[in-house]
Amino acid sequence: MRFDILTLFPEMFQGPFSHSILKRAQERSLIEIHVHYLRDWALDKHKLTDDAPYGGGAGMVMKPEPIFRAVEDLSQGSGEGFEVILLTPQGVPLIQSLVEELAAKEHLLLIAGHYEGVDERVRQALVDREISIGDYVLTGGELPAMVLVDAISRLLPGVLGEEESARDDSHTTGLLEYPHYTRPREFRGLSVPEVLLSGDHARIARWRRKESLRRTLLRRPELLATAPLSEEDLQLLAEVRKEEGK
Ligand code: 9D3
Repeated sequence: MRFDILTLFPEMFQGPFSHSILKRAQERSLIEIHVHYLRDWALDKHKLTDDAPYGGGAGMVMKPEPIFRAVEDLSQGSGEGFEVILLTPQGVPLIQSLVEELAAKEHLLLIAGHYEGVDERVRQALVDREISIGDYVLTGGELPAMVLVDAISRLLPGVLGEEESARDDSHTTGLLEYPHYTRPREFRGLSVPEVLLSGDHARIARWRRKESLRRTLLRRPELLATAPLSEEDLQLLAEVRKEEGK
């Protein structure tokens, strides 16, 4: 998978892409990430990339010409499997099923907006889809672009280690995870649930499933409507509801 990112703040990307899993994935040529400075495509002598909004009002709007020129350059030779994505608060919210859909593409060009937004003609003529990472206000599209690259990359073959990828995400889909414990057995008067020390794998699996259901009921009850639940799950959920008085 190739990612191209267009931004006015290319330095912001150096940290997240130079460490740990994304670093290793690039070294192994599993992903390619190219961060581009939008100003490099500005035509005028001041290299202006933003201007005042027609119709008046506060804030600046990103000019169309540099973005058009950059996207035209960076999309050379790409066909099927290429998409231009604008990160914007007005986009569709990013969820895991969308991440999975995008992980099947070959080449993504991400435009990280700044200021009040981009000239509408960029949307009309260049952008295939607009994505938001959630309903809160950030200072720009850079962090959302990093989030998107991270979420997609970890789904690509070979990017996660054996152990991490073996723990299939789809296994846990729909529910929050159960509580995890490691040594020591007792820490500052807080002990590990006895069942986890029992060696009884069936009992442990049942406990974990029940605690997943408990967490989901208490924190994200709306997920229970769509999570695929077995007969045993419904039984466990009934126990949890009773215990929690819900
Ligand atoms: C005055 C209206 N503001 C919209 C709420 C303007 C505005 C604020 C912040 C326009 C752009 C931004 C910068 N944010 C993004 O570019 C952005 C974003 C976000 O703020 N939250 C969640 N996802 C995203 S994706 C891009």
